[in-house]
Amino acid sequence: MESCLRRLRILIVVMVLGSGLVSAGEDAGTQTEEPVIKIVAKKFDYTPNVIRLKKGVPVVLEFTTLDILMGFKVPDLGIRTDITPGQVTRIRLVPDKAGVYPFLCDIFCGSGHSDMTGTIIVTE
Ligand SMILES: [Cu+2]
Repeated sequence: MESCLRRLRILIVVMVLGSGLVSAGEDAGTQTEEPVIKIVAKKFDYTPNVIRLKKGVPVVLEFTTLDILMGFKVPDLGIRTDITPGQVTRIRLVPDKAGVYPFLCDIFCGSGHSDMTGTIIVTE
């Protein structure tokens, strides 16, 4: 009886440790290993407003806004997103061509809206 209880206890410990390992594995699976570039929008700029990338190297662009709804559009790369207050917005990007690509806010946000621009520079 005593040894049976001990075996049960060991089994429980193994199960708890096992589930710990499994959940640690899941965490690792959901976290991206790709570099994350945080971009903060506010009236009327992006920080940073120059983003340097390597051709063929995946990155995650992570957007937040400090004030109101903003847009982020890179016409030459065919990407755009809303940047919504209180939310984190992510875009995965694998630049497939080297070059200089302007981006801009495409949601009217006030008097400085047309100056709300930046550049993505992709090098080989
Ligand atoms: Cu704007």
